[in-house]
Amino acid sequence: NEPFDLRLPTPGCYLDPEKAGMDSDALFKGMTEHLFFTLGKLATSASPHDLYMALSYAVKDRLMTRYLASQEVIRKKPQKTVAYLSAEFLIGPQLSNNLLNLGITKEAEDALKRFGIESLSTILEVEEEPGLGNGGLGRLAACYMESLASLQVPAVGYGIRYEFGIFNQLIRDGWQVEVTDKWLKGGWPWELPQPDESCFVGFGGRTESYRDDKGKYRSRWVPSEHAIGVPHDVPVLGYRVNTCDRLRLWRADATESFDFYAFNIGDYYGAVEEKVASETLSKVLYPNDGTDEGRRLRLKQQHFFVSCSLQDMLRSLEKRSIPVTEFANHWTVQLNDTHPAIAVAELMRLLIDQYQIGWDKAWNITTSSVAYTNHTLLPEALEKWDLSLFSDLLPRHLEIIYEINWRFLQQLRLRYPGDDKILQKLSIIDEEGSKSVRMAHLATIGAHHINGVAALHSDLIKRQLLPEFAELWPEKFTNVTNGVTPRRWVALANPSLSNLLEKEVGPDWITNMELLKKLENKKDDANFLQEFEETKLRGKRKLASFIHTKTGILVDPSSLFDVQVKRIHQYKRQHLNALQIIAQYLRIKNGTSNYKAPRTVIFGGKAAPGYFMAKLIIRFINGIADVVNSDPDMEGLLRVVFLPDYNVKLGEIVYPATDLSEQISTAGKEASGTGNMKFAMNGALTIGTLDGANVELRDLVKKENFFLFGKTESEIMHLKNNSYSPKTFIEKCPELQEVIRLIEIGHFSNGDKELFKPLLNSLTGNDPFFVMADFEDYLNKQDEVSNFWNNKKAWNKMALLNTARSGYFSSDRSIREYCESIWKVSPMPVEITCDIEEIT
Ligand code: GPW
Repeated sequence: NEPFDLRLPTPGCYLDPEKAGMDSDALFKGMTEHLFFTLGKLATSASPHDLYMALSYAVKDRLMTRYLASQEVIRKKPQKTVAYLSAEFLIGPQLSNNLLNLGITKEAEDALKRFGIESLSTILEVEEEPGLGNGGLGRLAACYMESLASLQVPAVGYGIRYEFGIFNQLIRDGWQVEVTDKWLKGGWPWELPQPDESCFVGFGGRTESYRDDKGKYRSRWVPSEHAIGVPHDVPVLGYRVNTCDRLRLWRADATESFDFYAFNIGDYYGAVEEKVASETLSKVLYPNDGTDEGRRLRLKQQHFFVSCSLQDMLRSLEKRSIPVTEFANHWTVQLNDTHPAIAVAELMRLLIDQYQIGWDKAWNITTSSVAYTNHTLLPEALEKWDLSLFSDLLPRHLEIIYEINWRFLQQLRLRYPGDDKILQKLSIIDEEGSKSVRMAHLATIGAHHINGVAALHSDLIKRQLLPEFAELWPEKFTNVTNGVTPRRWVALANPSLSNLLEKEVGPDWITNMELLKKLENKKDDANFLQEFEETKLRGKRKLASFIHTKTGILVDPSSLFDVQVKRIHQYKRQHLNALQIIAQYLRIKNGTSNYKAPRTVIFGGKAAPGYFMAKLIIRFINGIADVVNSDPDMEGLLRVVFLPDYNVKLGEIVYPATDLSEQISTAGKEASGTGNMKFAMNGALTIGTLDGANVELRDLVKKENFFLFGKTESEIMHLKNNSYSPKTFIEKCPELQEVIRLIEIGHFSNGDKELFKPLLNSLTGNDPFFVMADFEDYLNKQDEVSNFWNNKKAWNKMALLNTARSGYFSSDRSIREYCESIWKVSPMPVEITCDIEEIT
């Protein structure tokens, strides 16, 4: 394993990663140069944003040695590289993370002081985060890239560089208003455009058959449109290691060659229009979380980034003179849900049409390199494409899918003779109604492994979603429970807790979260629990001040901070939480509250712009907040806050400040959840259902340290199969009747009796997410929480045990599992040598 010698690829390089360039003097010099030469600014008139840019450029410079060395290692070594294909990467702010992973936060602070900036946070606050994802799925991809690098695994993340990410959310008159996210407007210093590595992608047109040199009939695609994908690379540095992996995001560009010469002479404006059309490909992220909108442009986006990425992988083999038949020994391709599932057909097409490889060999290559992660069971989220749209846009892929399907069905016929039902059930093509392509079936057939994202979820995939596939290929189905990176979600987000952890168990917990188990020894140590509580208080003061600035609401940091942050969805049941608040409000009003625990209930999250019910839930929460926060009787007892524009940056403020984490989805609906993990690590207690990773969380922290309520998945199924009627639950619960009545009379809508009718009708009508069925149990459990809050020592002990026992949810553990059981890759340390004496 030869070390990467800085002198060879970088003659005269002045950066010794071990010794030089990382001190505050060098950073100051780097910042000064970037201010002057890159930004064209004088230090004397530099704004905080200018200083953010200058520091970021200086930090990016300091990633380059590791980045280039890592890319060299990937290029040279005959080892497998992970390709993580995802339509979303919600990477969050970059500066603080890179400073942490490089280990130069202190140095950066010192350098900033010389520009008159006393606190790094003033600079971090102006950073614009790229919202290239909707929620959990995109954030998971970002945590996984960080863990891959930290574990020194060669990896590339492939995705789309959306010009507009997830919209910014404003709240106006209690309603969500969407504003375009112009994250690139001030310049984004973390990317490296690589136009020389661009790729061509086709769309539309037709297929034709022709005879090859050997006289053999073959099929080929004649697309009617093309776009160019231009890679924009973001370095992803591991924690205190040399490995710096690459996140390669494709931006769509127009193909100018034809349009701008021969064909469009005299039609300059027409040509420009076409150019604009191809550039819309990477314009905007679809703001749906877990619903399949089935839009033509979205399928185009998927094919666009998948085709670029696969061509890029194949090209990397060619560059090294490795035969493409070796593909599966050099790349392991992970599909983050079905958004990139077209990869199965595209890899087949490239191998067969471009590289002239026979079907069987190509199929073997494809199925030994591709694996698929499923993130949902919700039928409305399972991607399906109309056959007509598919054949219009990707005619050659459809031919290939038909062939894959035909061969697969043949296999089934042998195994289940005469059973046409099962063929219909498993076929990639859904023959019901207007015919469509089922992407989950394509992914399942084309992958060597299919995994769910929490134990319960993986089990339900086998039992409910794809039972026949699981019977056919039991060895393909597996589980990898999600995880989150402790670097961002503890070390960066919660410095005061991190200091305490380091003092107690040493610094290695950041890369070995299991070490936190040692904290269990402190569970009865009053002094330690006091210190632990103090870290929480610090987080709460910070959030309280943020809330005041953003919403004008004053909240008391000593009150119980009860938080639900996540996308707004009926299955996540923010409205169950809201109804519970109304019940507490009523009790206080009626003087029947035994409320000794003042609470601040905090919500945050975006609704898909076209999801009426979710937007109404936001309006509902804000209606309740208005009434509660302006009622003198609630003073010192209850506050309700809807935090606008929840994103990664805000998450970093919220998780450390939370006492109670709300994980209250209908059992069986939340595949995993990852916020639940971030809360627990930061010492919040959870009130939750037996859903997703809550199940494992409760097992780990032990049931006495988890507030469990609600029907189980099988109880929900039972209700559903026995004509569930919410009315029977309402009739049994007078308090719930009161709550409903208050909403009906317009108490939370300034007397407007119509506003929340759709919500009430849904809840009292068919109540698809069993809110009524779980209400009473939830309310009782919240009482238990309130009672418990008054025993501060017991609470702190439970909170500490949550932190101590949640190490399992580090994404390092998840990534190790993927490496061992799915990808079969091992770490490959990157060595760098540079004799500074010799250079200077
Ligand atoms: F529908 N998830 C998400 F499965 O954030 F594709 N967006 C999505 O589009 C989908 C799933 C999809 C989430 C799950 O809802 C959540 O339970 C899970 O923790 C997360 O993905 C990461 O696995």
